[in-house]
Amino acid sequence: MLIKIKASSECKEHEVSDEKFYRSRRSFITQSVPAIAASSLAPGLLLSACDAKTASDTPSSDPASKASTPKADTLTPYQDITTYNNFYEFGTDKADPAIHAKNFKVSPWTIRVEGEAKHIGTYALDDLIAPHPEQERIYRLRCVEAWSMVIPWMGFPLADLIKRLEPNSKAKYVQFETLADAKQMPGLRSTVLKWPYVEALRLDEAMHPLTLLATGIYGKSLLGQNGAPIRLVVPWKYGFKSIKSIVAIRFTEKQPNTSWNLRSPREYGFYSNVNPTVNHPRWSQKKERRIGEFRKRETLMFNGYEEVASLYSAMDLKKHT
Ligand SMILES: Nc1nc2c(c(=O)[nH]1)N[C@H]1C(S)=C(S)[C@@H](COP(=O)(O)O)O[C@H]1N2
Ligand SMILES: [Mo]
Repeated sequence: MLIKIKASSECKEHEVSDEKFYRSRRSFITQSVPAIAASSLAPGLLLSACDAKTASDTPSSDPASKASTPKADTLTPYQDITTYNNFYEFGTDKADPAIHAKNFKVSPWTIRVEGEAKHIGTYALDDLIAPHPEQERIYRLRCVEAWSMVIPWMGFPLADLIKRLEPNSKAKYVQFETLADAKQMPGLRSTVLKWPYVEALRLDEAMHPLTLLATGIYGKSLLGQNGAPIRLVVPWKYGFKSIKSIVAIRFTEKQPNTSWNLRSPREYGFYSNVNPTVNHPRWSQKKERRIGEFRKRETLMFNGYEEVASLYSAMDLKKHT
């Protein structure tokens, strides 16, 4: 099993595993400032357990609360996060991953570091992540299918690992690859995507302090269906960029392939930033259904993480989707 590393901060809340207690202490509201949970705090403190807003109630009874006004962000229950999943290697139905990843073997686990970096090679996962204290980050996850969740991740900034790997001056992108083990993953029989699943970021996106490598949810190790033992979380991009169960990290000079872009470039751009002004060719992206809620809510530019806007200041995001 993974060696769980305690945070060096004084914060001990991640040790609490009881969801009710966790939620009563940790549920937070954002009322008029929907992105407060992630954008108003200094980088590095973003949404650490110690900084999240706590509240005794959510404003769901607020009569002024309409689809057009920002609503509170309440943590999605652990049960929903772990049973409503997209992980096509385990099947395309939302319920498939929890069923078929039940016995997913995540130990031993190695990650190949390849391409334009000083420290290429194959590493035991524990060696790769050992120097990085675990932090908690509460992020919204917006799927391109127009549903969303609020997930308390455990993990550490991808930037911290990348710095140790020392990409060279040619490195402009980072590509990630998911395990493709037909013995464990019945979904690989499907031709819906080319396997292994690959995703990629521009290096500056990968280095952004919001970009996380996650190893847990609600203070517990990730389950197979959520991308155990380690997965990417890029909260301002559609969920499919947040690749699961990573076995390779590759630094490249040219823009790498990504699975969904290969499948349908018209529908899934390389950047895939959450953008309510650019509809999917087959549906609107203006609104989303937060899992557990009835009424749809407005989708926010960059999923509300507007501090990333400067990464794209030179780009037309209606063209570079
Ligand atoms: N390897 C792999 N990673 C993946 C996927 C997948 O099918 N395979 N699905 C993506 C999609 S579409 C979403 S919305 C998120 C869902 O993450 P969750 O199930 O942990 O909420 O994982 C992403 N990462
Ligand atoms: Mo998704």
